[in-house]
Order: sequence, then C-alpha cells, then structure tokens
Amino acid sequence: MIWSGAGFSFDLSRKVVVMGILNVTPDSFSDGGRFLAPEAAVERGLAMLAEGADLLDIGGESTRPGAEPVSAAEEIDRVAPVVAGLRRAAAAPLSIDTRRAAVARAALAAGANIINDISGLGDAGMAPLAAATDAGLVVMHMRGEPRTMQNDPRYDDLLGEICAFLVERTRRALAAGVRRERLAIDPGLGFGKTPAHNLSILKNLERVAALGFPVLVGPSRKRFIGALTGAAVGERLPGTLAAVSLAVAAGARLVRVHDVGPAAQAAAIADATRKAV
Ligand code: HH2
Repeated sequence: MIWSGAGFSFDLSRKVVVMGILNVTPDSFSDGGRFLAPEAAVERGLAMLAEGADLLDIGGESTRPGAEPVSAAEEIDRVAPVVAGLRRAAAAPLSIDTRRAAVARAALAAGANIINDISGLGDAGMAPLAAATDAGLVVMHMRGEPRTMQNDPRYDDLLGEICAFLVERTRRALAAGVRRERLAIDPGLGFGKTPAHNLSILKNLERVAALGFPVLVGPSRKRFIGALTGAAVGERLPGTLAAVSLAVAAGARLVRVHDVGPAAQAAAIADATRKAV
C-alpha cells in the first residue's frame, strides 16, 4: 500500500508512518502557546524529525472541544512562516492541519505536501485544490463543529455512520480529480465522540481499514485517555502508546502523535507482531 503525492511517497506496507504534531496556536489542549513563535515551532519540528517522525503536521487552529474558530488570515499568519522555515531546513514531507482551502493553498505554496482536513471536505474548495496540486489528502470524520461537537454526541450505528461518511467524502474527492493513492482516512477520535465511542472505534478499526484507504488515527494525549485513567494531559503518554498499539494491531498505517520517539517504538512492535507468523 503506497500513499504518495507531490514531494512524498510512503510505502505503508513496510512501516507505520509517524506524523509529529506541531501546533502553532495559543490554545491547543496539550501544547498550546509553546510553539507560537515561528523559530520555536521550526526548532520543535526539527527535534521531532530527529526523534524519528516521518512527516510533520502543522496546525494553526485549535480544534479541541469548545475551541473558538480563528480567521483564515490569522491561521495563515501562524502556519505559513513555519511551513516555509521547515521546508528550508528539512526534506521531510509536511502536512497542513486545516479545514479551510485558503489556508491549505497558502501552506502548499509555502512548501507543504499534504492536507489534513479534520472536517472531511467541509470546504468545497478543498478537493479541487488537492487535485490541482497533487497533494496528499487526509479525510477525517467529525460530527458537528469543534465548538459544540462534544455536546452529547449520539449515533445509531457508530462505525456504520463513520464508514458511510468516509466513503461519501472519498468519493467526492475522487470525483474532483484527486487520485486514489493520494487519499488517507481517519475516524476522528475525540471529534464528536464520547470515551465509549472512541474505544469502540479502536476496537473495530478493521472496519475502517476495510474501506481500502490507508487509515490514520490521532489518539495522542486525548481526553478519553484522561477520562479512563484520571491522568492529566501531560501524563497521558502510556495511554497514548496503548491506543497507538491497538490501532496499529487493528490496521492503522499512520499515527498522529506529540511524543514521536515513544510512539514510533510502540507502532513498530505492534506492526511487527501483526506481521509475525
Ligand atoms: N486531532 C487533532 C487535530 N488534528 N487530525 C487528524 N487527522 N486526526 C486527529 O485525530 C486530529 C487531527 C486534535 O489534537 P491536537 O492537534 O493535539 O489539539 P488541538 O486541536 O487542540 O490543537
């Protein structure tokens, strides 16, 4: 299974791809405010690459539950200098974590290769942009909006609804001219889901993998880990590694994490065990 596009190519059958999280925001739930200055963000990105990240995911808007949206101009001001700085300093693929085609366009122009869209093509301009630029495209499932998504989310058929959404949105991308091998899908842990929903997604991730696109998951330090264990945000690495391992065992081929080195190790063991005779 190959995931590729302009400036990047991953052989996902060989290893699990580790995406390092770089939030250039004042308010992200676990690292908000730490990398707001472009120099600090570039330095953090380079450190994650040295730790073994295969690509970096740069975001300029917190999408934590309850977060207020920022303007596209503000988002571009945050991310474009960081993308450009990392592009000058490193050869690694870069992804832009945004819901807005205008932000994605600016980040691609600054040197990004992949669009990570947590709204799963909520902006009608996103798929045509990905098609025109040959960028990679991660299509994620989200229920509602970050501001309100955790207000009592309910599903009649959780996995069925997530899979139907991902099928519909990947079809939309293909219809807009995005090539199949540019696409990856993500069930969206924590986006309009209760802790029980997140566990059910992890347990049944094979159903998402069966859709035939590479599966990415982002459990890193998320609230459901705290809800189950009582661990504060900064103490959720063990829970994160357990979730990474279970996800890889169930078919995830990409993981989005803050703690790159430990997650790469957990993913490698889970992947090798999955492939063992
Ligand atoms: N989770 C977050 C942001 N982007 N993208 C994908 N594809 N999958 C995810 O699970 C995902 C994502 C939220 O986490 P984080 O970036 O750490 O926090 P914040 O949104 O507060 O910046």
